Order: sequence, then C-alpha cells, then structure tokens
Amino acid sequence: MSDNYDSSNIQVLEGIDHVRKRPGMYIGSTSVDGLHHLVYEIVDNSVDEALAGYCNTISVTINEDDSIEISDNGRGIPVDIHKDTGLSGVELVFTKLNAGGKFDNDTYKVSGGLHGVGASVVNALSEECRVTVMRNKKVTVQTFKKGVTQGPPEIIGDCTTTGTTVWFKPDPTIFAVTSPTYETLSHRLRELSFLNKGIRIHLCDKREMIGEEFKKVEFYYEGGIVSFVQFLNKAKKPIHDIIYMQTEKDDMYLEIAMEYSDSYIENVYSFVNNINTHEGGTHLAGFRSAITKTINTFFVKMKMQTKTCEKLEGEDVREGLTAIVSLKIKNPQFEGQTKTKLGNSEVKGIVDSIVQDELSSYFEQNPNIAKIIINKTIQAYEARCAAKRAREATRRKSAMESLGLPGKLADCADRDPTNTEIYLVEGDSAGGSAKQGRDRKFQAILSLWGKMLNVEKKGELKVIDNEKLFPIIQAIGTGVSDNFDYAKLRYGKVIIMADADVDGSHIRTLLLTFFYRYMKPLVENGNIYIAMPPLYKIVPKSKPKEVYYAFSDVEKEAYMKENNLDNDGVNIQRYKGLGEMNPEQLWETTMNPATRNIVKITLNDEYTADEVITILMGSEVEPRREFIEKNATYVKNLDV
Ligand code: 0RA
Repeated sequence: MSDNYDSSNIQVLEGIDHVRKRPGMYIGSTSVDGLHHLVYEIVDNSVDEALAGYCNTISVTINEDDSIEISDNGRGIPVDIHKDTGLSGVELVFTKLNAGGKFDNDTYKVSGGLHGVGASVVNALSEECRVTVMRNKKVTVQTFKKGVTQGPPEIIGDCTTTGTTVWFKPDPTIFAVTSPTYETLSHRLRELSFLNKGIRIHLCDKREMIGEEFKKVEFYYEGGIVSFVQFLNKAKKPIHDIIYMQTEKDDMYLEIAMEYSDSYIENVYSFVNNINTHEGGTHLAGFRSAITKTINTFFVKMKMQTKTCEKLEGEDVREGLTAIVSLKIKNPQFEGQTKTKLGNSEVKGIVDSIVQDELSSYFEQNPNIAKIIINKTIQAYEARCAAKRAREATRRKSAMESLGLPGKLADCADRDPTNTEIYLVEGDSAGGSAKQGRDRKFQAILSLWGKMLNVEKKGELKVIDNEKLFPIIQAIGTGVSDNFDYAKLRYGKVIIMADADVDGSHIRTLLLTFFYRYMKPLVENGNIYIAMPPLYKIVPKSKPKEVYYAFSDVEKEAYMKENNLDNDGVNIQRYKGLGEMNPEQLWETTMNPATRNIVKITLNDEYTADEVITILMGSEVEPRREFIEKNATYVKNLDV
C-alpha cells in the first residue's frame, strides 16, 4: 500500500462525514426529491459513459425493499489499484468527492447545478452500496457501508461482456422518505432519453405488478429532441415539419428542434448538460434573439410588411412555437433561485450567431415554410396590437371610474396575502351564501357570472376582455402573461368553488386552464385550490342535533357502518348544488379552515400537463375523444 494511503483515507472520511452531516448541501434536500437525486447521480455517470460512445443501454430497477439498482453496458469502472492512493478505481469514484469518473476530459460531462456531485455522495448517504463491474472478462465486486469501504475488490466470476451495476439502499436515518416514486423517475428518464438520442433506458418497479409482469417502461428515441418536439406537439396541429439543427463550436455542442403549431402558446424548454434550465439564461436569450432577427430579416426580404405591421417582436415570433434548446458545454455556470439559469456570458453571442446562420439557410432552402411561419407571426402581431389597444381602453375606463377592483368583489379586511384567500364562486345564490357565511377578516368572495371562455381556443385579446375572466384578473391583481407580477398577488389562496356536478367540473377545468396558461406561477407555487363541498348531510334520527357531512359515497358508507346506522335510522340529504346550503352550512363544510376540504392543484409533469390541457381544451377533436375513452374513469379527478 502506498505512503499516501493514510492521508487520502483521512480526507475520504472527512468528506463522508460532511456529506452525512449536511446532505442538503449536496443533494438539495433529504425529502423524496433528495432520494431521487441519488438515482440521477448514478444514472448521469452512465449517461456520460454513453455520451463518450461506449454504452447504449441503461437499466434502473426499484427493488421490493426500496433499494435501487442501476446497470449500464459501458466499459466498466476500472477495478485495478491506483498507484498513488492505493485505492481501486471503483473506490476512487465512490469515495472521493468529485472524482466521479471524470478521468478523461474529451467528452461533455453531465455536471453542474445540484447534479454532478458524484457517486461518492450517493455512497455516503447509503446504508449499503455494492458496485459490480464486468471488465477484462472478470466480474468484480466491491461493497461499502455509509460510504466506508468494506474490503478490497473481489473477483466473483467470469464474463464475456462489460458494464457496471450499482446497487444501493438509501440510509433511512438520513432520508425522511426512502421509497422512490416511479412517475418522477420515469419522467426524468424519458427526458434523458429524448436529450440523448439512441440511448435505451429501462425502468422497472419490482414493488408493483401489472398483470403477470413488474411495472416497467422503456424509453428509446432515435430522433432525440426531434422526437421530444413531436411528443410535445402530439395534440397540436403543426403548420410545418420540425426544423432541426446541430452544431459543434468552441467547446460547445448545440442542438435545437423547433416547430410551429396553430396554438397560441409558447412551449420552449431549454437544457444545459441535460439539466432543465427552468429559469432560462444566456443560451435561451441567444436563441430568442436569433429567431427574432432571422424572421424579421426574411419578413423584409420577402416583402411581407404591411401598413400596420412593419416590425415583428419577440413575443410574436414565439407564439405557437414548440422548441427544445439543448446545449452541452464544459464549464456551465448556473445561477438563479433554483440554480437553473445559465450564466456563461460568452454563450449568448455564440448561440445567437449559430441559430441565425442555420435558420437563415433553412429559410433560403425552404421559402414556403418561411412564408408559413412569417404569416403566423404577423397574425400574432396583429392580435397583440389589438389586445394592447383593448387593455389601454380598459385602463382608461377603470381610471375614469377610479375602480381597480370589480364591482362583484366582496373584499376582505386584511391586506396581507399570506393570510388572505379569495373564493371564486359559480352561481349567484351560492355567492350570496358565501358572502354571508365567510370570515370577512381574511376571506374575499367573487361571484362569477356571464359566459365562460375556453382560453385554449382564443388569443389574449379575447381572454382579458371576457366578462367572466376580467373581474378575476382585476381581483387577483398580478396581471397576466408577460405582465404577470407575483409581488402584486392580493390573495395567497385562490379557491375555485363550483358544484360537484358536470357543469361545475366544466367550470373548474376552464378556470384551471386559464390559470395554467395566463397565471402559471400561481399554479407552480401552489396558490390555486379547489373547494370540495360535501355530497351528503347525514342526521341520525335518534340524535337530531348531530350533523355529519360526507364528502364522498365511501365516507357516507363508512360513517353509517361505524355508527351502526341503517337507512331507516337517518335523514340523508344529497346536496345537488352549493346553492342548497345556507350560509352557516357553507361556512362549516366548505369555508372554515378548521373543517373544510380543499385540494391544492399541483403540477406533476410539466410536459404532460401541457398535453392534457391541450387535449381537453384544444381544437383537435380526435385526441380528445381518444383521451376521454382511455381515461374515462379518471377524468373526474383530473390532476393537472
Ligand atoms: C472512468 C474510466 C473508465 C470507465 C469509467 C470511468 C466508467 C464510469 C462509470 C460510472 C457508471 N458507469 C460507468 N462506466 C464507466 C474506463 C476507461 C477505459 O476503459 O479505458
């Protein structure tokens, strides 16, 4: 063993100690998100091996005991003993902070943000971790507990192929949750296979059977990000074929796929080293600036200007655009609140010039498509100008009436949004009861009236002008779309209250679509809620003062059984609508924070949330029919 062994061992132990004391610093949190980070760390190493060209299949298995196994068919992590340290290659990767397999420097490694802290962090936070390597015709195993090596690598057999398998069991003394979520892992693995074309990624959950087999899925996209855009647009009506560009320049690898559809929505996702840059950054800025410039150039060149439209703006060229911008670079600098904004300043100009070159030559070669896109953009421009005129007119009107708030609003006394809530109530009689029943200190009521608009089928002009939506926009205070300002939010909770029937469900879906498209941060930050009024009022005949409210049939049955009641022994009232409740009942069942049932709307999967909304509310009939047929039993409890 080398002289350096002792000092390097002390460093390793100090490293492990720090990771276990401050896990949040390495993996963000010790909640279920942190748990998933462990999986992503190991998968990222296999993806690096694939990007280097040595591996094409990665398999992730969740075992019955919640332990996790990740295999790849790469070269296998070296197992021979490193001269200077006396450690095996596996030991180096799994015990030295940031050693993570970055032996060679000729590929773009997935490292940055919270990722890239390496396998040693996973090891330190695992009760037990076992690495099995197939390499040089031998199968070799090395085991660790809480990051500490349990012995030298051991040859356990022969083999003919190569690869690495990492099995680990997250330490239950560190993690609040030790059971990974299939859907979350599946979402990320799908994203990874879109972003890295040609890699086959399997996920298998041995905790659950589907028929005779374990729950499992395989992701493989030959088209990479082109397939990604196809997937995002599958419920939309594209107006041309996907434009794809791929360039390597100055230590950067840039890939873009883009396609316009007849939708009004911008749907652009950007990535750096496979990390979703939710907050954008210099790569996205470069892309945006380039498409605005290129489209304007061809707009002039092709003599498409009109009297009213002489110049197209960024918002116009992004309307209806679905795109993936995927950049791989050596030293990404991540900034922003969630470290998902690219900061490297040199990137903007380089991406800008690449995209201008590529898109220009595409337009030169495909003038018909250029024309289709520019026409779409001109329409967006005209609609935006009309919306602006309408906004100004409304502003003038409200200034004259010196009324920033809608007439139908019964506001609350408190002005602090951390305390306040607003109920959006469908139906005038329910609105009346809610006004009388509420606690006016912190609860505001807005009765909704008029014809609701399906925002998915209309541009912004119609939306802000809509008689039902405009008072909601006024009352909430944040503004919409690009003018949205979270700091102006007037109520911390926005609660949609509608009947528990088909009409109520339609109103809820339309309002959720509106919030998702025009006030998305409210959905992302968990400000939107749905009130759940009870379905039944149950009064035992023997105790007429004892009132029980049941929110579902299951609850009703359970209550009857618990109290040995049969249908003769009780009076049951089935509420047909909120309007049937008096103010006291409404307060007790649906508005009193101590007793009510409200459901917070959450975004589970950003890509499918968009798809579900598009399918349910968009202009294409066929995907909607298919979706409803496939999901008929779930539609009632739709989780956007
Ligand atoms: C460094 C060198 C070599 C392989 C790897 C790292 C490697 C790391 C991981 C992590 C997960 N799967 C992996 N597969 C490979 C081998 C270099 C060579 O053979 O020349």
